[in-house]
Amino acid sequence: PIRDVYAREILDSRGNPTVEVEVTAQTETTGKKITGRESVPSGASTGRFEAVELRDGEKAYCGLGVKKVTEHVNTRIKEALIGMNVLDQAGIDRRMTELDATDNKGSLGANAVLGVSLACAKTAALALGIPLWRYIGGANARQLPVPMMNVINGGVHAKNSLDFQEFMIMPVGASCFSDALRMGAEIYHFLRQLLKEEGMTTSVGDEGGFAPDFRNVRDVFRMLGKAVELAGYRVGEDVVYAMDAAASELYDETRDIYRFPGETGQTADPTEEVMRSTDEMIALYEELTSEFPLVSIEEGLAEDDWDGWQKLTGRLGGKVQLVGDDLFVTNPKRIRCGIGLAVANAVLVKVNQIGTLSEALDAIELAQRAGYRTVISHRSGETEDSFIADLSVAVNAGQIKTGAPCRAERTAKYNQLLRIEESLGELARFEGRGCKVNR
Ligand code: 2PG
Ligand code: MG
Repeated sequence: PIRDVYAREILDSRGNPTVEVEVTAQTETTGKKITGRESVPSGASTGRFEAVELRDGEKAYCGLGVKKVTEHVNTRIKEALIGMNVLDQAGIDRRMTELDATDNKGSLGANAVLGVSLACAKTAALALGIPLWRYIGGANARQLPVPMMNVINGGVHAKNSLDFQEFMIMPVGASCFSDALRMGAEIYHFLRQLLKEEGMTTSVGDEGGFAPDFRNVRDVFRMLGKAVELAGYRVGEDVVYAMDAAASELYDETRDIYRFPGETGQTADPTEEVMRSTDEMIALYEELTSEFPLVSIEEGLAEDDWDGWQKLTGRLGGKVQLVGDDLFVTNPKRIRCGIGLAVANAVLVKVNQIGTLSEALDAIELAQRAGYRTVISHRSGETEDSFIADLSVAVNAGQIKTGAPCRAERTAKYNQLLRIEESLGELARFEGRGCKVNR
């Protein structure tokens, strides 16, 4: 039975407050009390259809405080959960969802509900004396994910000229996770060296990737290619690329057009604004995927442009992984809709977009059954919590996106995966090539 639920306000990697929750349960056999702790991440390029992250809106922390949210945990949620069996994850999540009584967790706050949901899973695993990934995933949880390392940051995660948000390397030629991580880290360091030599800044963005100004997107991939080769790997064989366009951030609804302010600033005549229609966006992706080993494009079009997404999937879905982020918001309803319309072929999974572990697991199961790939993802505002590393192995997701191999809130996840790989020993699976081979 759950004996206590307690939330406090802590800081995330951007220096903004977020919620940390401790759930205490008592084992019936020995009477021993066990406490699990988890914290909640926060996005910057948040989707319009995400569950609601509540903020205080008062003077403290420039309006971003979460004291009211922690109060929701320490009063209403606590009262509702005391006495429930901590192993009853689905029941706990449903109880909180019913207590909230909105369809977007807007009353209690998704940040309140998620913190409790994750902490319950952690406490349950501790109570059973098994690792979190095994508790969530069961006996066949043993696939280590291919890391998608975001080594160049742009969009709303950095103040540079790059309009697209993330440029990632995937070391698919690695034979195991630890090899992949090492390759990624080596390439990251050669990338820093190259940027220095070119006189470009090596300061980093929110997710630990470098954030210099580039003239255009092709220059980014060219630079990545040089870094990969300098590190001694083959572009397109050992290492392939992924990007997150985060196109919802670029979309101008009133004009039905995607705007590129960074690229505009880099052109000879900055009064001529660079803009792209949906068709031009698709054409650009087609060009990029034929010029570079770009195997995965996330959020290529805006979150509500189902027609555009259908077109994009028809044109590129046979050979490129098309990942829905703001489009699906880890919401089974939206994923079901996407599957029905043959839109995208992969789902980005962010637990705080939906607000409970059970619903995130539903989303993953739905996607996997339909043959959609799953990418477990961090948020740009993170904590030292490594829950998503365990989750990625639990559901044999195959891929994880958790930033550059730099900054402790990012490496916390990668380092946890190293530990999991070690404990699985020879039973650990890793399918790097599976990411490269086109669907
Ligand atoms: C994304 C995420 C994480 P944010 O768009 O995929 O990389 O960014 O958390 O800011 O939404
Ligand atoms: Mg995204």
